[in-house]
Amino acid sequence: MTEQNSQNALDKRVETYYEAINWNAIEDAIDKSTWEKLTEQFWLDTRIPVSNDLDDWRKLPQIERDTFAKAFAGLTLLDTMQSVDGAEVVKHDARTPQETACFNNIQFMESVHAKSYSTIFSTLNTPKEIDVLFDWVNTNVHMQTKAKIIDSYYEAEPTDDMTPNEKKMVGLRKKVASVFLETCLFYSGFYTPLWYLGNNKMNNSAEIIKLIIRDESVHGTYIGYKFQLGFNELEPAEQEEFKNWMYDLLYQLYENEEEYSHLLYDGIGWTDEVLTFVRYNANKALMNLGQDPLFPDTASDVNPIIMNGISAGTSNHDFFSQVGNGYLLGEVEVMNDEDYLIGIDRK
Ligand code: MN3
Ligand code: MN3
Repeated sequence: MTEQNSQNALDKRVETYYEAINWNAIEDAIDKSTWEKLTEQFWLDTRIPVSNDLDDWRKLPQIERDTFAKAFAGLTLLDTMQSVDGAEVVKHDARTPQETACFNNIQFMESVHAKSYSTIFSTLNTPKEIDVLFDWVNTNVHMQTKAKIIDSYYEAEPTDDMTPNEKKMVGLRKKVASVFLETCLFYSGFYTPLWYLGNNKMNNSAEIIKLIIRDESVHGTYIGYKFQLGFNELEPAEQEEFKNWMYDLLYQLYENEEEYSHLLYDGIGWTDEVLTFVRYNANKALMNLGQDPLFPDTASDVNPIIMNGISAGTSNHDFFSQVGNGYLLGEVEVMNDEDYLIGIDRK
């Protein structure tokens, strides 16, 4: 081949079959800032020395251990769902190639979340206790109801007779289901480790939960932002109809959460405070989606011990020196709402 022929061969063009992702052509700066936030806060459960909680664990009354373990079993089911279905279905509606990359990270971290509870179980519980816990969560009516409602939106497919906007709404409902799950429904379970953290007990298990909450704050903000881009493209009448559906769904989920909280927390006397915390987070989920709050509850209504647990400062330095490998990830900082504003202007 002459040099000219070889150049001609290199320049030969065909129709594009598959397009390469170009991070130098960013369509939405939020994708880039989210990717940076997601990757800088990467963590693994195996780096947290949960066995340091064993002294606290052995001193807990049986009813508290039982509540703790069941709360974590419930969280395991929800994070399993997010790792298998939630992140996957939302990814399919990505508006940009960089958004797909962000969801690849999110989906992997959901698997880390789901696995991290098992790290806690294997440290605190016997194999027989673990079997009983998984059997409980896989057959409990309120957990299964919660999963069924959310999954019905994840699995929904547009049909041929739908208008383009109706098809778009099928995708938007997946985002709403995901944000309601992650910013609200997890919190009936998160309450327990945060309560212990606020009381300076079970700190390493709580550290895992704080890392998960930090991830979920980014997921909720990002998915909520992508939701709003699509929602703003709907006609005003469609937006109204969509809003009604959204509030009905949240209320339906909240009713199930009430029953679940009674079942889990009546024995220990925490139900009312758990539900205040759930309502406070339900409002946060709506805020992520650019909507007005549903409940009157604010941060000042939540048990200060829980808010104290949420806002407890960094403990990563200690943890990582305890595992003695000098492997320092991003520090867990004091949790402020502003920390999760990944460059998105909230109204
Ligand atoms: Mn998760
Ligand atoms: Mn998530």
